[in-house]
Amino acid sequence: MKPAPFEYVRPGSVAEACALLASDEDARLISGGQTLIPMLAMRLARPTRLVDIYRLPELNGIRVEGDVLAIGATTRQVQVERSALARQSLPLLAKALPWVGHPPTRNRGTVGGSVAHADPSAEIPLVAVTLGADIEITNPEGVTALAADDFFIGPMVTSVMPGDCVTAVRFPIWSHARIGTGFHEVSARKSDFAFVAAAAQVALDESGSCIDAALGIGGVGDRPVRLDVSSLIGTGLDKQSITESVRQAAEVLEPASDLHASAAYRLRVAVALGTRALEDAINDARAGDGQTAKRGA
Ligand SMILES: Cc1cc2nc3c(=O)[nH]c(=O)nc-3n(C[C@@H](O)[C@H](O)[C@H](O)COP(=O)(O)OP(=O)(O)OC[C@H]3O[C@@H](n4cnc5c(N)ncnc54)[C@H](O)[C@@H]3O)c2cc1C
Repeated sequence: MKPAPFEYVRPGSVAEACALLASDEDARLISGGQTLIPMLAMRLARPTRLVDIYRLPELNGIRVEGDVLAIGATTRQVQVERSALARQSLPLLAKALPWVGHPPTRNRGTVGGSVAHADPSAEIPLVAVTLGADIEITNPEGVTALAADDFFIGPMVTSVMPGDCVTAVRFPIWSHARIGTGFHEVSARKSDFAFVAAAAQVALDESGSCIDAALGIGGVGDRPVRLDVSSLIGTGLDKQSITESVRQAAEVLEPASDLHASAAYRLRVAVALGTRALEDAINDARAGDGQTAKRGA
C-alpha cells in the first residue's frame, strides 16, 4: 500500500513549524519517521501535510542545565546512546536505550518522537515517568512544560494539542554519590515492543542505606506508571522488604489482556521484573560500577 497524497513542508524554525501546524488541523509533525512512515504506508494516518522538523538544529542536542539533562526533541536515540554525558548523568536511560527497537530504528528515531507517540510499552517514556522528567511543549502562544506523569494520558494519547510541538525532554540528574540502575523487559523477540518493562534507580548513603528509590513499569496499563517504593528509603534493602514493597506498590496497576498476554500474566511479570530491576539497581550501587550521576560533567 502507498500513503495517501500529502503536502511536505520543511520549516526553518520551531516557530514556523508551530504556525504551520496551527493553520491546518490535518497537518502532522514528522521527526524520525520510524513510526509515522509505516502508519502512512498502511493508511492508518492520512495527514494533509507533513511538517518535517527532523533537521531543525535548535531541537537537536544534549546539555546539562543545572540539575537536569535536557535532550532536544529531534535528538536521535543513537546520539543519546553514544553520548558520554548522557551515560554519566542519566545511566537509567543509557541502560534502557538498547531495548528501543533495533540499531537502524535508533539511527533515525528521535527522543521527542518516541515521547510524543506515547506507546505504553515504549522505553523512553517509561524512563521519563520513572525519573519524573518534564516534557517541554512549544506552540504559537509560547513554551510550557508538563510533568511526564501528566503528559501521558493513554495509549498513543498525550497532552499534545493541535499546534503543539514537543521541543525537549528534561530528565532530573540525581546528585547522590552512589546510584545504581536496573532495567528489564519481556518481549516476544529482542527489540520488539515489551509486554512488560521495569526501570529502577536507587541511591545509597555511605553505610549502604537507601536514600532514594524510583521504580517504573511499562506495558502493563495504558501508559507507563511510577510505583511508590518510598517504603524502602531508610532501610538496608533486604530481599524481603524489596519484594513486599514492589508487591504492595503494584496494587495500583491496571493490567489489560490482549493477544500477547493476559492481565494476570502482566501483573505477575510486573512484580517479578520490578523486583529484579530494583535488585540490580541496588547491586549496581553497592558495587559502585553503576555510573555515578554527575552534574555539569
Ligand atoms: C521495527 C520497529 C521496532 C520498534 N521497536 C520499538 C521499541 O521496542 N520500543 C520503542 O519505544 N519504540 C520502538 N519503535 C518505534 C521507535 O523506533 C520510534 O523512534 C518512535 O516511536 C518514534 O520516533 P520518531 O522520531 O521516528 O517519530 P515519528 O515516526 O516521526 O513520529 C511519531 C509520532 O509522533 C509525532 N511527533 C514526532 N515528533 C514530534 C514532536 N517533536 N512533537 C510532537 N509530535 C511529534 C508524529 O506526528 C507522529 O504522530 C520501533 C519502530 C520500528 C519500525
